[in-house]
Amino acid sequence: MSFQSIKRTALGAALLLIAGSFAFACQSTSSTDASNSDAAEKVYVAPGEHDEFYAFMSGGYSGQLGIYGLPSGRHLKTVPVFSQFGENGYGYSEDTRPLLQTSFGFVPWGDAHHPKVSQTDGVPDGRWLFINENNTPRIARVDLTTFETTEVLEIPNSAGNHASAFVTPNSEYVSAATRFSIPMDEENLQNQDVSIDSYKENFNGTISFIRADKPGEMEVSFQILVPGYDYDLSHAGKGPSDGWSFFTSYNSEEANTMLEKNASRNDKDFIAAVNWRKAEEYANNGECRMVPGEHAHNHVNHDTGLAESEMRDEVCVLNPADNPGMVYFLPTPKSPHGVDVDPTGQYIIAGGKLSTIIPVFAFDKMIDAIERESFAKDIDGIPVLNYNELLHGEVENPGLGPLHTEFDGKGYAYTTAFISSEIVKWDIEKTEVVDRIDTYYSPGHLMIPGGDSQEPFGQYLVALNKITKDRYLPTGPELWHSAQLIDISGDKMKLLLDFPTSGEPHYAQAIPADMIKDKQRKIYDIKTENGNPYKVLNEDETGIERRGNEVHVYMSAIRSHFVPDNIEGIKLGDEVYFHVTNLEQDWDIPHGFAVQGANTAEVLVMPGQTRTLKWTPTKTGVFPFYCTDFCSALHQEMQGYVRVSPEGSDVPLASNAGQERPGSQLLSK
Ligand SMILES: [Cu+2]
Repeated sequence: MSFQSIKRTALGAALLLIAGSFAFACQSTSSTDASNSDAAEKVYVAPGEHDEFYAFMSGGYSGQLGIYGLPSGRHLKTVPVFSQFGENGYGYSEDTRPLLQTSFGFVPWGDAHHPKVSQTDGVPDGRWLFINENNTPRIARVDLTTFETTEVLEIPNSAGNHASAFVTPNSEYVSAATRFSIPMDEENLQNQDVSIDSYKENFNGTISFIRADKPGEMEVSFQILVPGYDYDLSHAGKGPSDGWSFFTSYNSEEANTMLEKNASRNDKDFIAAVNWRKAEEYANNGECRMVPGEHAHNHVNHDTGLAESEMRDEVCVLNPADNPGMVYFLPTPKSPHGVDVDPTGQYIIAGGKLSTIIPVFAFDKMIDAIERESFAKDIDGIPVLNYNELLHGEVENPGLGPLHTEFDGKGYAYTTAFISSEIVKWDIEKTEVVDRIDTYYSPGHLMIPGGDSQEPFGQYLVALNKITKDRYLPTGPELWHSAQLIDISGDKMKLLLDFPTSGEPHYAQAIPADMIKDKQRKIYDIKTENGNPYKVLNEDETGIERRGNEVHVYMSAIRSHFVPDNIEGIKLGDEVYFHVTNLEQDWDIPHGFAVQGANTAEVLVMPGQTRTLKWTPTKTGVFPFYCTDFCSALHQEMQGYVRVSPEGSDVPLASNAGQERPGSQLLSK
């Protein structure tokens, strides 16, 4: 979601509620005073000690993923996913650029929203992390042994891929739905050149299920065509509700202008309950329509370490009108945002941005109503159930602007209230509020480690706040967003810590550090784990080769020199590829490579890895290159020169390094 628009909508809602003389009780009854030694002790991680949890926080409009330690709040790393990242050359280097290919061409920026750790039996397993891109619909996989993006799949027939990336309990699928419906022609669902005013006739949404359990082989298994609403968030069922996924929608008014007013008229919008096993059955039986849908699938080739991009051109689409029993609408007040399923899998909870209560639906009541065919009406082949028949209860007085809910596994739910800036703790069985705590300010999502799984790890809650003003030293008009760590181990919530977060920490996940910390890759074995076709195994294999106007430099880096470090015979009009292999076999000894005037970032090369930087010289002269990662006491000596001569010059191609290796070494590759 663009939280700006949510903010406006939510503020509009606040005004409406105030205008309607809505009486709201005093907010906080629990201590928010973190300035005591008890709180300090709980978040203090002594120098040299490790945090207890890894937290994975979306970078929002940075297109990246932030890795933080909990409880300290220390920012450990930024993993680039959908945006180019100069720090390590991601999306700039020849090896990684294909990951950012799409049917729109090379897209160097993305809007990341919901990270989701892969699961086994409904519990986070620490294999991968999936994350969505909102703007140019994409889903990425991050490998949690390297903290690198290894796969990106574009989603066709979609716009504003907000309701993703939510995994099913065994990571069979990652689901994704369109926040922005688009005009689709009936025959092929292609985006049409029609008047925007024809929204009601022409616009549709899609819900996609992406096969995700095989690395490198993500695919859109099937898409379900749904009415032209805005599909916002999702969570998969679990336990008894495994096999179902739930998607919120707003704008059932099907407005196409001034949505803050025009999409806020209906008393209820819908949760779409999708029986994905039923849909899978239809798809497996070939009961879907194959329609054109150009989309890119990009992944890092496991053998070579090089990213590859392929274009796929069609997708299987199911229509609820032709494939019954697959989708049902649950009427839900009012412009719902988050939808969350409790650890037992029995309760489905929606956060209605403009609602004054939190509805709690019971899964068994839903199934019962479906079996009795107790439907209020039908929308485009989707039966609409009756609100009152689904209800386990309504949580009264949940705060203004309830958005998202997570769980502690002890029978309690925690919901963010955006407008009243608080977290509300409530008893799921009794649907009664038991505690509340202020946040600073305006929380969107919240996160409890494992808090949306079958077995929450509990202990902490992190409020992901949209507005930060006055919490930290001011940094001009732009302030980073904020996370607040709250202790939920006792009856009362206690605020422990504030820490700023890069970009927008839209949503987050956390897992115990023990789950993955001993599985981290430290180096690539240069003999067995580097299949890069441009690698060198040692300095004797280095050299230089001309192929027409392409010049390939096979270069090694080891403390504290490059081989070769003097290169001549490059001419204007050449394209020079520096293939840099880091010969180190020690943890935490990367080398970097940058050359003057390159229109790209450095490449940062891990031990045993090969990375390629492309340089097209635009001037004649002699240009230095150097190592960008401070690697040794003689790091400053880790440099070299490349000479560029005019087009047509007869300076011979030559490279050398040191007295013992004079002259040209031509490599036969
Ligand atoms: Cu170096």
